[in-house]
Amino acid sequence: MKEEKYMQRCIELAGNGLCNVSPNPMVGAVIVCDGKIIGEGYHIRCGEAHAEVNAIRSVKDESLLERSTIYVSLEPCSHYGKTPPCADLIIEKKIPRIVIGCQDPFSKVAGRGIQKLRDAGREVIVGVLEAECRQLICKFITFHTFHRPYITLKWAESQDGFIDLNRTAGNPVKLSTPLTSMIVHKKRSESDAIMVGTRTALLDNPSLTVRNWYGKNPIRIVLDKDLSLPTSLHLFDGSVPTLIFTENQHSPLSNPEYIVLNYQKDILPQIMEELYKRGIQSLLVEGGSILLQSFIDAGCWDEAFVEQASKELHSGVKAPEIRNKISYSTEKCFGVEIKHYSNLEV
Ligand code: AOF
Ligand code: ZN
Repeated sequence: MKEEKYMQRCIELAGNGLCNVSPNPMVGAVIVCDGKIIGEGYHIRCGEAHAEVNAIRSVKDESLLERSTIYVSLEPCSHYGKTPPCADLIIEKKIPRIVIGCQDPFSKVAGRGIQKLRDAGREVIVGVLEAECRQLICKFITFHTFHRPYITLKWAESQDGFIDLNRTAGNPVKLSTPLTSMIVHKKRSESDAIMVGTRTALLDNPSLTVRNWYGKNPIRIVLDKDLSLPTSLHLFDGSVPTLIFTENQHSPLSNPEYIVLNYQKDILPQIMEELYKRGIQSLLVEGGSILLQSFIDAGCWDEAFVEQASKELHSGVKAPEIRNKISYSTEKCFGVEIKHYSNLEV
């Protein structure tokens, strides 16, 4: 029980790194001696000290380390990246016992940190609150395990299951509330990239930026097979790095940047490969229905966030349909029904 309690604290600490550690994972560490926490730390920013280093630095009486346990939500690293291996530091400081939440999926670590500690004669326990520790870094795990970004699908639908009216111009139907739109903008700020299809880009003329929340703008990604989108759209305003997936090279510009796909073949795997190559760990897909459904049908998604409005539209563009999922839950958020689907096994 106490192992779980300290690991829970590691998870809590790790969360402080949310906006600054990417592309690294959020990690927290706690050092316990004689039943008391004597040190705590978390990975604050990519390129800077890891959680274990900060926890060790925070201990006032270093001599206590020799009879302490270090709890860490992720396996201590064993490689030289931007910083030296944490496993070496733990060995050097003679910490005898290490309790780990989950193994690091990063190929340069992947169990080597655990092995290094065991080879040095330390007691190593792995898998305390494992599911929670994996959930905390699910984007990092998905990226390194499946070599594609973690994919969140997002849409708002009417009570009777439509996402829009059948229209060729005019303003989009407003189904979200100002409060739920804050949640969506928070999701944008936590994503490396955001994607829409051609019809959505054309009819909604979205900016795809973070406005109703604090944080960085994700890279914008648009599908435009035939290069039919007018450059007057907000997406082409140059304010945010933008990628256009197309069948034909358009120009050698770097923003927007055109990426050619082979449309004779399935384009989703090609897109995933390109995003992986670029180190994009998370992707938010905001529509339209055809694009969302193609991710669903390919089983290429991890999470869906669906806002169900009380309004009825009676006709229009059918909302996507999720038939297979691993879990499903609903919540009332500011009076609006939110449906959460998960396709992820943690
Ligand atoms: C840890 N503790 O707090 C974190 C770890 O370039 P570097 O040196 O920052 O290394 C990045 C890699 O280290 C990252 O991909 C992941 O495998 C691991 N992150 N490891 O022991 C930490 N953030
Ligand atoms: Zn490390």
